[in-house]
Formats: sequence, structure tokens, C-alpha cells
Amino acid sequence: MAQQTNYQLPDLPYDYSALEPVISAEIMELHHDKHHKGYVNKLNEALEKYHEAESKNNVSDMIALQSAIKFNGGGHINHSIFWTILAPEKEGGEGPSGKLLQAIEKDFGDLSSFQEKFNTKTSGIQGSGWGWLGYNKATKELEIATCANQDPLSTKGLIPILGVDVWEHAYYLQYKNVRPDYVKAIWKIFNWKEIEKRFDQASS
Ligand code: MN3
Repeated sequence: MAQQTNYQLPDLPYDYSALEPVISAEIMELHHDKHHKGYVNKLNEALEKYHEAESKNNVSDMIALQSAIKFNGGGHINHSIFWTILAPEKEGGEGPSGKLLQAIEKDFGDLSSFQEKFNTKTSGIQGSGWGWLGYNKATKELEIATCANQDPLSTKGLIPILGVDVWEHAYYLQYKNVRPDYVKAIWKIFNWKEIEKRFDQASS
């Protein structure tokens, strides 16, 4: 009998319009209610089929389902992080402080160098993907990394601290083809309290 798998769409921690003018309510509603929900539904479908194949010891069916699990599971993981590391303008704090700021200064020189590198790499992703600040537990260093499609950052051996979705569905209705303007603007709505909490957990 197939095991029960039931991932749920998490609620947004704010209203659709809360991130305006940086991200419009229309984008937020579509992004959360349609795109993220789609990943959750397809993840649950794929896992159900996977458990069925597993119960029948059908390894070729199990292998065939892996890319759907990676794509939709990654989409669910990535978006679940994304909503929480954003906050209405001025509510998420001015910028990183404390231990996170110290680590950024150690690994990137200073905050503006980090910001510039992050924006350049993230804006330059070919096609759809995500730009991340990740923590490498082995080297105890922060790294900027990009992932294609919905590959989660764990595929690069890093713990996600902050990330930006640069799929067109995340910005096109508002920023059209000018992805760098969206990436630049999103710094106004980072939730630094949450991001610092993620860093503390990753680095402790
Ligand atoms: Mn998205």
C-alpha cells in the first residue's frame, strides 16, 4: 500500500500586497497560489507514484520519477525559504548585522562587495534559476552560488541563507526583461532577522 505523502503549501507570512512597490500583489498571488502550489501538488503526485513503485520493487519506475521529485521538491523547498526571507520594506531591518555581517566582511571584504557580486552572479543566470548565499559547513565560509531550474542549494553542498528566485514568473509582470533591476530592488525587502537566524542555525 502506498505511503501517505502530503506536502502542504505554506501560508504567506504577509499579505500579497505587503512587498509593494518592490514586488506587486499580482506577482505574489500568482507566484504563491499558482506556481508554488503547482510544485507542491506535483511533488505529492510524484511521491505517491514513487512509493507505489517502491512497494512493487520497480526500480526503473523509481528512477524515472526522480527528476520530477527533484524539480518539484526543489521548487517547494526553495519557495518555502523565499517567502520567509522577505518582509515588507523597513520591517526586515536595514541590513545584516552581528555575526552574519562579520562573516560577510570576512568572506567578501565588505557588504557592498558582497552585494555587487551577488547581484552580478544572480542577474547573470542563464535561463531559470536561483541565486543564493549559502553556508559551507566544511570550510565555515559563506559562498555565493547559482542553481539552475529548481535545483535546491543542498545539491551544491551548501546550506541556504538567502536566495533570490530569478524565474521570469518572479518578476516579469513588473520588471519585464530587466532582471538586474528586480535583483537590485529586492534588497529593500530582505528580512534580515530571519536571514540572520538562518545563518546562526547553519553556523552553530
Ligand atoms: Mn518561483
